[in-house]
Amino acid sequence: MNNLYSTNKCQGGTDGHQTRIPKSQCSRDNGRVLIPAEVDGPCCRSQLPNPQVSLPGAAIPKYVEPLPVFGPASGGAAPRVRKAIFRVSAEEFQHKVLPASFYDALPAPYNAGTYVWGYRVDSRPPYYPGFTVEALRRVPTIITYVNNLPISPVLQQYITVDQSIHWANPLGLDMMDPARMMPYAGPPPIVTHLHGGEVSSKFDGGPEQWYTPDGLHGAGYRTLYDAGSNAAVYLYPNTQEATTLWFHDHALGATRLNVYAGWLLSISCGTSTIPACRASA
Ligand SMILES: [Cu+2]
Repeated sequence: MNNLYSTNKCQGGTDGHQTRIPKSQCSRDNGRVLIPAEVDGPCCRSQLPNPQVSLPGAAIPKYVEPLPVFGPASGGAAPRVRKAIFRVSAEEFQHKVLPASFYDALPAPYNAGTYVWGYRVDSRPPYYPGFTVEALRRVPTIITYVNNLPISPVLQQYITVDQSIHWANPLGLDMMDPARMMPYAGPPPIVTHLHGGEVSSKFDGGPEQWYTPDGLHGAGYRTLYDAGSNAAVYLYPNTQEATTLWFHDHALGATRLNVYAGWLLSISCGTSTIPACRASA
């Protein structure tokens, strides 16, 4: 599996998990280039992202922007949340991850920033790499996570879901369905997991607890109370010792992709007299 994105050759065979297609069919599909022409041998459509060109490192100006960090070293640049109850909206937006001058030379819409999947907290602007949420030990935090991604997000065509592996499969496609041999193009499933948190399994954000923008649910979907079919409400008791944790997306078969796309945050728990839980969403 770790080779799926490092090679265009099919890693599977005739075991029903991946379908080999002739080289002649690899280069284009519905007008969209799938793999380079120099590919040697059979390939799997399901694992092929749209080709992208790596940025030459020397073209990126160095030491011109403050490094985004979560803690006090950010000088207040990283937004923080100190509320016990709030709403986190998972969205696709553009953020200037690289120096602002780099984007000035790009055509629209890319001059507005790199497309990322990140979080908005309540009505505040979305932020990447994320908000820092602070809480007190033994004071529960209740978060409503809302999947507000577009049904067809821009990033979905670049960070592709390989449907030939075991994954959330929101559309319920049969393993041998030809559509399952293509990168996923349906409503994106998400679910947020507090990594290392001592929480009820109901609110742990397990891989089968995903939900989509249009209200499809995984078999393990749970919520503290109904907040809409595209949302789940989780309660964190914050009873564990002081530490820094992080949240990340956990949708079955798409965790690595969703984290790569930008969804991550951190949380730390202290005593009853110091900020206990910090989360960067
Ligand atoms: Cu984790």
